[in-house]
Amino acid sequence: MQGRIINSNGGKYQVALENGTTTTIPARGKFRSVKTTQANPNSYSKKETIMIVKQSPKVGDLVEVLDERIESILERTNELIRPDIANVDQILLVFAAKEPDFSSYLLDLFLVNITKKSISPLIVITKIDKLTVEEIISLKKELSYYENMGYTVLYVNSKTREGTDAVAKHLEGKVTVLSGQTGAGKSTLINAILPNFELKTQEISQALGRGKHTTRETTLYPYENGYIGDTPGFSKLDVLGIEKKELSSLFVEFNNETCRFKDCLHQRNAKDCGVHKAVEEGRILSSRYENYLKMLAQVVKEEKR
Ligand SMILES: Nc1nc2c(ncn2[C@@H]2O[C@H](COP(=O)(O)OP(=O)(O)OP(=O)(O)O)[C@@H](O)[C@H]2O)c(=O)[nH]1
Ligand SMILES: [Mg+2]
Ligand SMILES: [Zn+2]
Repeated sequence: MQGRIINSNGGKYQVALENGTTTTIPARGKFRSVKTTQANPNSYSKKETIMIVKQSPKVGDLVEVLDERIESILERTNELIRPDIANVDQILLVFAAKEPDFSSYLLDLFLVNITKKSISPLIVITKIDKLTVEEIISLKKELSYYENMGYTVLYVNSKTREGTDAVAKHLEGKVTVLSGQTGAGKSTLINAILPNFELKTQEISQALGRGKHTTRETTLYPYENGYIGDTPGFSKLDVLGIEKKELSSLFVEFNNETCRFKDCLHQRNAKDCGVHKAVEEGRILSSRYENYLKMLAQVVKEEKR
């Protein structure tokens, strides 16, 4: 029988089975999966490369269950390391408007990583109740740049459920994972969308005698013919495994139309760079450009190692 892993803990996997029941079982062992990579059209060698990789089951995996064990993992449509999850349809990037303060660098970094994975993101700003009217207007203005890029940006106060219905509407029939800094309000947002869960969190924090319950593992909760995934927050995110030229391609508005030089990395000393011009004329947000340079410096440092 097939199912989907919705939680994993100490080698035991919680699997939602296709018959509607849930079971907690171990895996048969380590899995090997054969990956074939297409022959590189630019290379003289027309051979395919065959690699055998070891896989452990992870949350989101579709699995075959036999004799109370996970027998095999079905091929993943995608896979993320942070958060650690497979087969997601969309990712909700959760940022607090305040506490922790909104960071455009973190947003751009997220977008680079997600654009690389071709997973569609939705941007959610929580804790809007912590901003003054002027601060909200200014944040919305900054984020309108991203809306013009085609991203959906939603604003919520999860405590009063203001704006959370609009978030919920995007979840139907999809596997959605929430990702963001620790304390950004991911679990609180899920509580607002799944009201039955609020009690549970309150109980935990009261029992522990503290106001905050940090999420320690990734879990998928069923919601409207799909799943919504809560994940542990992080305090640091890196640009990893990205090359210089690829980085500029992941800043999607830094394209051939913006800068006509194919090999330009748009550094500060680049000559006649169209990206400079676009920043000067306000067509590219200057924080986007500054964040790009900061990431480029990191990539260069990484390459030197
Ligand atoms: N005022 C206000 N407080 C919020 C809102 N959303 C979350 N909070 C508070 O922010 C704190 C952190 O919220 P969590 O939901 O635990 O944050 P998280 O992203 O799940 O954090 P980790 O599990 O550590 O990754 C809690 O004290 C919440 O009550 C909001 O919209 N408004
Ligand atoms: Mg949490
Ligand atoms: Zn350039």
